[in-house]
Amino acid sequence: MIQKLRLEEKHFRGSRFINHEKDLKGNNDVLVLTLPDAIVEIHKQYLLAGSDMVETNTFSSTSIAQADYALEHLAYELNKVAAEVARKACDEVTALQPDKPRLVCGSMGPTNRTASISPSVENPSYRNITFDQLVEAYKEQARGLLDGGSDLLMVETIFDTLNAKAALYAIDILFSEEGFKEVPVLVSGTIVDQSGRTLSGQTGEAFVISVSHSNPMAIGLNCALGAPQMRPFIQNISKVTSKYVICYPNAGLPNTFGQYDETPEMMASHVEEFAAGGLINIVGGCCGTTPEHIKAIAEVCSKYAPRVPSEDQSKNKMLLSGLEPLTVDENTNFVNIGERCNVAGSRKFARHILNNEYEEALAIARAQVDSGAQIVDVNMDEGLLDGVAAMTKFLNLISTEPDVSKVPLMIDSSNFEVIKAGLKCVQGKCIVNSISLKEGEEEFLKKATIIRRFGAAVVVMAFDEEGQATDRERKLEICTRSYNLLVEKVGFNPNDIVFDPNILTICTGMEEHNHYAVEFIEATRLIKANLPGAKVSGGVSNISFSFRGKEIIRQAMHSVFLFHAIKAGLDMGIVNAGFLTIYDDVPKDLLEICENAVHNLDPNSTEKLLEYAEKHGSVAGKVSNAEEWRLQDVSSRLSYALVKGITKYIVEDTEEARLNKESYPRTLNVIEGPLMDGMNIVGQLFGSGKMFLPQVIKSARVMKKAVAHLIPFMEEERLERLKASGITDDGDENSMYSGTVILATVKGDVHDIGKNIVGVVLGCCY
Ligand code: THG
Repeated sequence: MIQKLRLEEKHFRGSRFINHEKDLKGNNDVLVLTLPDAIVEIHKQYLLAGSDMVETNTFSSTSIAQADYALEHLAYELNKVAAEVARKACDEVTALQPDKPRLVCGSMGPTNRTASISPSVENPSYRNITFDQLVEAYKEQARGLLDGGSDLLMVETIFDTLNAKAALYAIDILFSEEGFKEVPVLVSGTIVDQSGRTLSGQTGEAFVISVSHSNPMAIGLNCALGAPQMRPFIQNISKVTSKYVICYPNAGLPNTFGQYDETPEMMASHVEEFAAGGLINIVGGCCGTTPEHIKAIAEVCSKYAPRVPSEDQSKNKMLLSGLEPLTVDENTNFVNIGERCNVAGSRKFARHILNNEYEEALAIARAQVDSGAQIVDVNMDEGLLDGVAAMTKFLNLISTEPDVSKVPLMIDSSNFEVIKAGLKCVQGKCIVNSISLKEGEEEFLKKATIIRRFGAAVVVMAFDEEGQATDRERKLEICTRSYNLLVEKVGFNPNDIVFDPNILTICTGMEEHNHYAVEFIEATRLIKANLPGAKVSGGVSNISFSFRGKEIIRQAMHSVFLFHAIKAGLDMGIVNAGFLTIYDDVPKDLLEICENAVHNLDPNSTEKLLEYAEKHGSVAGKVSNAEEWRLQDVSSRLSYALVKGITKYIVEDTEEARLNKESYPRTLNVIEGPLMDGMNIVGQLFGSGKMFLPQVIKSARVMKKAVAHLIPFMEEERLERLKASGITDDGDENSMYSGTVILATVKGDVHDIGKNIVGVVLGCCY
């Protein structure tokens, strides 16, 4: 509408900026100062066309965006006056029709900088804007908008969720600390292409999870696409949010001249489908939508009832996000948190960080996710390091690596300044590790309030003013006290609280340490029974610190400990992803010693474990009979390779099976027979908690390799059959074979082990 006025430089400057150092043409926001009546008029045209609310002309009125025009010092004034201008238009139109109040919606755009993406190709951890700078700029903008009389605030056209989180953080501070009267907040992202992701790479669901802590009145999408292209994404957001859904698309996609030429009728008919489908609560128009478009939209949409919001997922689930969502609830299998990006937990990682080899350090994060870590723990607590700088640099680097940043992060530090630095780098919803009552309630509440404002979940250690809890009663007592404080005083969602009742080292030679594992397991059971919604986690590798270097022993201990802790309710654990042994694979004699050690049933466990280590060597994987399985028949070998995740012989074994036409007349029979038998064992082990996701992923890789070897032969057989039968097209039987495999896998036992394996199997078949 402003473009239609065909304004010149002199109109933008008005009398006030006649000598301004920079050209102002194109700075539409300055018009509220230099041509306010024109803006009032535009607002009124939309309101008279049927709008309930209009946005202030402040999309770029932050000091950050206005710096392009050297008007950053006017940010507050621009926002205040723009809100007053919109207020005037709204009040005039409301006076004409008092039963339909018109509302001023304070627009807060994304700025022209992005906190999650590096503008420099050479330096991916570089940023040209920080979270703190964004918070300051957004505070100033929101103050102006509220002082000018906005009825709502809208954080809009979000292409980087971290920018939006800074805006929401700023708004929260104004409401909770600066005495501003609370107004509803609307949050609207923008999805730029058919990938369904924001520019900074988040899926719609991950985006919703990342902003939901601000308790917005509505969440939705605007700009970038026209209504038809937006439909699947709006549908997705509508499905996952319990908030109202807002949607204001462009008037179609721009033509080659950058103009929007979807007519009001066309756009209204597209939007009508959203309303008819019950997908939206608030609708409007972004680029290219004139008052005529709004009129047509208002008319068609008035026929339909607004959407009924979906059920609130966060009531009974922990919702986390990286670029992708992660949900944790009672039905989720154990969640692996990768422990290796920890300067105190991995010599290799520490060396890379201390030598400033961040790319190599990043490779450690990638390797963990590849081997099944669903969350990555990052810890930079080391005397020689500037923790704030190291955390910032590493997390900034992670954000540029989708293979890692697809998962949520766990920010691990005993220094709260380092935790805050980490929170300022992450667009997803992460977990803070950790806080405790160690320094009293006041400190605890202060930190928890900040964490909540950032929208993160939190690990709480069973530690208080008296020290670290070692027995189950004290663990429960401290966790209960922490739970009540977090829920009642800070307003934490119980599902966002993760208790860590301290996994302490057993078999240290001190008798009083030997009950630590049992106490943890029993405390887990008590926490799960008494503190509804709360999750339980722990640092699993701690348990075996006294067997450092003796990997067989450590892995066996972890496997036995996890088996029982998970049964008691352990939801997640910090582990060396990819190095977990299958419970059933622990040699029987070692298993018995570990069972006794974990349950504190034998005072001589420590000696027995040491003896075992001595006798069997300390390196993982028994060398002597490691290749014994090669002597078995081919179907046993295939099963073995699948369960253990060994790819080394899979092609030759698969080929051997394929050539055995007596047992497997058709190539497909190899998949349906021995390969699926192996996958079924994987399914059963996974379902009963004896195998973990990282191992299942290894199995899936083996399966994929085997299937890939067979596909060309299946295709060949298909063509032969076609030739023999004289049929020219069988509707691509092979894709049906894949379907059959998937169906077979989804049936029976494997079905019960949840969506993870189904996803894995889907991945391996295609
Ligand atoms: N609770 C919570 N957070 C935690 C812990 C916890 N964070 C840190 C730690 N404990 C969990 N992480 C690790 C990481 C590595 C190891 C143990 C725990 C480990 N590392 C080998 C070692 O020290 O022997 C390193 C060997 C190597 O250099 O490769 O065992 O309990 N909330």
